[in-house]
Amino acid sequence: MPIPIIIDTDPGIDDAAAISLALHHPQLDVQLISTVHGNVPLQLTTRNAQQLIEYFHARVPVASGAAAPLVQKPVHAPHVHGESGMAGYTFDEPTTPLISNNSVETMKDLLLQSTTPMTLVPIGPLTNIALLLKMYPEVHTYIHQIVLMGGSAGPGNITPAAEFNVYADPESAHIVFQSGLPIVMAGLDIARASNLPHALLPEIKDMNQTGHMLYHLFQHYRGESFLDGLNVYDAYTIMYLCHPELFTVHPAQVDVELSGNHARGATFVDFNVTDSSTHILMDIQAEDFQTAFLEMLQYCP
Ligand SMILES: [Ca+2]
Repeated sequence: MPIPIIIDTDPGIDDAAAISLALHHPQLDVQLISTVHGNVPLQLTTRNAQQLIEYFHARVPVASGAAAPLVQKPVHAPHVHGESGMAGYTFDEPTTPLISNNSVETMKDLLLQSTTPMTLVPIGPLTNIALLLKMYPEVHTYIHQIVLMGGSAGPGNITPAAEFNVYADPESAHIVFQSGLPIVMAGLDIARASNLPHALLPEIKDMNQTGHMLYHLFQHYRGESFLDGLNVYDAYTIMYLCHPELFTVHPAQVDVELSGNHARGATFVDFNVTDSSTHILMDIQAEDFQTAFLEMLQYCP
């Protein structure tokens, strides 16, 4: 049985890679794409998600969610993804309407209707997920786990202390990490353990239509340590779901710094626990990551 998942996303070039892989992998069943503010404003992340779904002729509904964080003003990253959020490839304008403009309610409905608990895959700021858990606590038992991209046990990227997705809405991240739900955190630690070397990009380009599209997006992507290779952050969540055996995983307690002069949005990761509902992806062999990425891309058109 494929794993039923909901992707909550702010496309975003690495989001585009994660969504492309997830839509076509036989072990995954993507039931909803929910959009959130993040890399670029909500209007653009939503349009980008719709464009991707239509590009693949995928029958997956798209719903838009929160346009802003719970407390602070929105933070965007056009310097990483381009002003549109998916610079480098020209997609058709989307024609399929959104299934709703309240993705929190759509997620709730989908979860409560599901016969097996679902996996949430948030790969943007956690505003929608925090709202879902606070507004509809009855969904808890319908959530198998949350596999999220965000946070860091070490240094940050948007600031020396904070990773972008958590920094973009620290209060929401705090709510999610305090929820008690099983959480797998794919943060900067795992993204720094491996990357897509530039030498691999021609192979990706020539593999198929999806590889061709991603190649052109990657030309405009300025993830961390771009000189060494591409850090395709969001793709680690999808790879973990399909290949958990490749990852070194540690239990930890995660708290989010909500105040402080310099460290707002930092994740405080305490490994000094014997057991926890939260686990951190800490390591993957660089070769295993590259092999698995190519293998997953082969399922794409
Ligand atoms: Ca993202």
